[in-house]
Amino acid sequence: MSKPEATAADATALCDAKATEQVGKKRLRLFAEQMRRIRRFEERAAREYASGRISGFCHLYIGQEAVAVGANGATEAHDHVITAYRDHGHALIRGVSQRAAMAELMGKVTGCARGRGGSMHMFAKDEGFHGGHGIVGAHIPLAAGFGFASKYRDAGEVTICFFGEGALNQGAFYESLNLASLWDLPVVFICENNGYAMGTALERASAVSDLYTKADAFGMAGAMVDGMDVTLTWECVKEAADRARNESRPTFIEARCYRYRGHSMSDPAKYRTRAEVQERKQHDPLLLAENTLVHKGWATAEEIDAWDKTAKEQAADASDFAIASPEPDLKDLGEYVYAEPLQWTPDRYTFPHDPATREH
Ligand SMILES: Cc1ncc(C[n+]2csc(CCOP(=O)(O)OP(=O)(O)O)c2C)c(N)n1
Ligand SMILES: [Mg+2]
Repeated sequence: MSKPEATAADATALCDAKATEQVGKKRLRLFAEQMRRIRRFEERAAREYASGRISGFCHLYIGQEAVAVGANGATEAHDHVITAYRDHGHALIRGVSQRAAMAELMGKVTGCARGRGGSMHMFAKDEGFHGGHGIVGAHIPLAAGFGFASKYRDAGEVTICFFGEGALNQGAFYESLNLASLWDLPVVFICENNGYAMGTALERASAVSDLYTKADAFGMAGAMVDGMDVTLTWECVKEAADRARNESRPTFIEARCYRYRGHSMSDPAKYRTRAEVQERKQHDPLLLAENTLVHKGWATAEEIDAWDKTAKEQAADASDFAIASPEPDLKDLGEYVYAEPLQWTPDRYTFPHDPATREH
């Protein structure tokens, strides 16, 4: 088996036995395949960044795949997903094609946000994927809003909101979780605790390290899960999503995970040791899932190699497609940035607080 990124080949590293049974053979095979696809896509994106074809910010999700994949497996097609800027994995698993994602990274018109958003602002509205947001914590109130809308329309939808642990001391986090609990909103808040906010380790920035206990402050259910184990993540998010759907109650989950690469492509990650990264790779989400599949006789090494080959081919195809796609035309630069058509024009715009133009 060729090992992407994580090189440790410890065959004894397995997913949780009980959760594996719950997930079952079919779903675990799917999860493993999905994680390979995300990882190979991002490895390709890193190469394209190094080649200069991708510029600007680019935050890789490598190491954290089990969170997006396990959580997505616990949602339904009509649910809503929203996340921060480390969004490639979430976008891909939620229905953005590899071609549209790579084209977006390269700023091409064929990208999922027509090349306007880039790495941090991937969207797939029709698939219920609402971004890709660059301001830390700023999308958490939007998730509460989606939850409110779903409840108002009695739509039976769940909103899953992902954010890093760096967002936990932002006011928006407290305001949103408070209202979500007060108003019984069907939202699952998932903190992807990868241990670092840029170069700042959690211990240097947070007065508490058991972040899931913050749920108590809002009177909502809280849980901590090993976010490197896709089976445990699925099980934990499933329980929370069921609670949201059946009881219209929010949950706050802390998914402990780890990013192998720097904060973004321009981060040499000097704030941690190589040994620390190597140690965390022993518990790599792909390795755990693949070892478990082989261990249980649910997949052969040859099958996993075939998934890997397909994943690499898809990533290469996405690159070729993105490279061959046109840049946005300069004259269209202002289009697709705001809602179309704009509801106002400057000459008929009135300022509600301006007594000269206010209608009484
Ligand atoms: C309000 C705000 N402050 C600061 C920044 C700069 N910034 C970008 S990412 C980041 C760290 C966030 O870390 P975390 O939430 O743990 O997410 P991770 O990158 O680990 O996925 C900061 C401070 C920002 N984007 N928004
Ligand atoms: Mg973090």
